Amino acid sequence: MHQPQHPGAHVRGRGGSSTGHVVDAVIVGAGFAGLYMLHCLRGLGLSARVFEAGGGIGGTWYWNRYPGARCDVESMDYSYSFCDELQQEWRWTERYASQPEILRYVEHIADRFDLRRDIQLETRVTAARFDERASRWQIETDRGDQVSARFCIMATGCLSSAQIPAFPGLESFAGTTYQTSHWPHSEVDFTGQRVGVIGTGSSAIQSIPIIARQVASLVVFQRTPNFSAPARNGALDPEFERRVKADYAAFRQQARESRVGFVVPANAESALAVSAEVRQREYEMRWQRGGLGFAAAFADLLTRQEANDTAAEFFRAKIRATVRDAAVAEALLPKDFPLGTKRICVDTDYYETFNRDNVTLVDLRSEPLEAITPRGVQTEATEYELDSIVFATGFDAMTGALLNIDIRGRGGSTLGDKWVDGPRSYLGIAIAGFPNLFTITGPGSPSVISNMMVSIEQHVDWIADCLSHMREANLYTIEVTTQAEDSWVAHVNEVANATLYPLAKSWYTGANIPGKPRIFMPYVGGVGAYRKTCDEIAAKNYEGFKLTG
Ligand code: N01
Repeated sequence: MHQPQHPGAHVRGRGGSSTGHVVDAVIVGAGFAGLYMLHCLRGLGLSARVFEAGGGIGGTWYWNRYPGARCDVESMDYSYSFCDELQQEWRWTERYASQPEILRYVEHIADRFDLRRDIQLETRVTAARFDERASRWQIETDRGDQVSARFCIMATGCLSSAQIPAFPGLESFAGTTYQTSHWPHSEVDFTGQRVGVIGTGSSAIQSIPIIARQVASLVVFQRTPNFSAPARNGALDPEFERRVKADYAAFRQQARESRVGFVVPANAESALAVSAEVRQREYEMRWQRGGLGFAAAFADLLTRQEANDTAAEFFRAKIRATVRDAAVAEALLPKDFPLGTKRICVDTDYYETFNRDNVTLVDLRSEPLEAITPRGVQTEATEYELDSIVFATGFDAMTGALLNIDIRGRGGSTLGDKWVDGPRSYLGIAIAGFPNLFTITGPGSPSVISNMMVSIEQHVDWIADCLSHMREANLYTIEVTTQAEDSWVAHVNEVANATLYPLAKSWYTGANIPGKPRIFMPYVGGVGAYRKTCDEIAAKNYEGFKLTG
């Protein structure tokens, strides 16, 4: 590997003629993935430049500042494990950390590890082109930067390309519009207002109870009801914190070997092998415990429809028992997809909110949304007059942020062309035809199915080990073979098709974006098993990759 060069140095790339800023690696994105990648590259003595579109670091946690934004993975799990001093010293205040607290953590990391000096904010990478002659990536930004890098590492996040559907009349609305994923940095005061929220995914489900307490009236526009479990958030139990910190290494190890990147009590039995009473007890125990982990109540909830139906029915009974108006309760019942095949939402008082006098649920299935008007939202049935509209309408997930960049690999071929029928990748880390380019938590890896922190650290460590190996073996490029990529894609599909996941029209499959190819994108084979596969591939001299000197 070449000696690290100063990020600002003007030198020639290997065998090429490109001049400009030269670094060993460009990292795109300064969220948890980009920050840890930078830290690891520094550890290897490599120079790196991080470009971040936001005005601050933190990725998801920088952008998603909507009321009630907090993580659905518990704080003791949703944190970096790479530094024991850090994990011992940092004190989370709640069972689930709020967005402001996570952002404080991110800022602390940047200062503690002196990361800021290599991060350029408010800079969007617009193009990354592989120069075959020089075997280097040429990266361009919307601020006019031109950087030559040996490695291009995409830390662009899975849910970073926000979408507002093209509602007719969108621009005509006379009131104020908000987007959960681009929330203003100053306080939004809805006091006395008539507010509408469009969407009922995780973001909406977290924000609706809080917005409802502020407003004169709230109208929730729901197209598809979701399954949501109570968070049962509260102050972090000091005894739990003490126990975890007493052996944090073991706690982390269990998470790494688990199915989803954090440990929940898993039941090896079939839901259909036990009595209705036993099932009820198991479900009730998990409901009372709160949070994610419901899908682990029985071994076959995600593989057998009849088993899943028992859990789904448990949720529906809870909704009926909570929501006083029977018609509203009925409209809130999720029936379109098996429980857990879209990420289960985690809420505080979501269903209870529909018992408030100032909250109205509009079921867009029975009265489709026709247009946004100057005064509000027009459905087939009526016009809802509003002062503000909150769009909680989701993301062009997993591929959106990558495809927004003009990425060109060998022969100038674009990633957009390559992925025209859906993403193809080896391990969700590397793409055939795109040498020395890595995607952290890319499509084809557990990513969004897991605790993102565990998956991010695993990918970053794997990439750092790979670069270290390349240096030791005096290798210059790494590129996955098409054959290895094909067989991984087939494996990802095979594993998904053995589950109920593909039955949901979810953002996991691209179904939320009109025209997006339908392909199940994350890898559902389990975080522990996936890690083992990645490690074995590395141990077999990077099987499936072609490495050249
Ligand atoms: O987005 P979503 P999100 N007309 O795509 C609706 C993570 N996350 O931001 O289901 C009307 O889930 C859409 O309806 P439908 C988490 O992984 C985590 O809420 O397509 N409605 C849906 O109701 C999560 O899964 C946390 O029929 C339209 C909503 O908008 C992921 O982010 C918190 C519409 C979009 O829901 C995404 O969550 C927040 C249209 N044309 C997010 N188009 C935590 O850690 C879309 N919708 C807790």
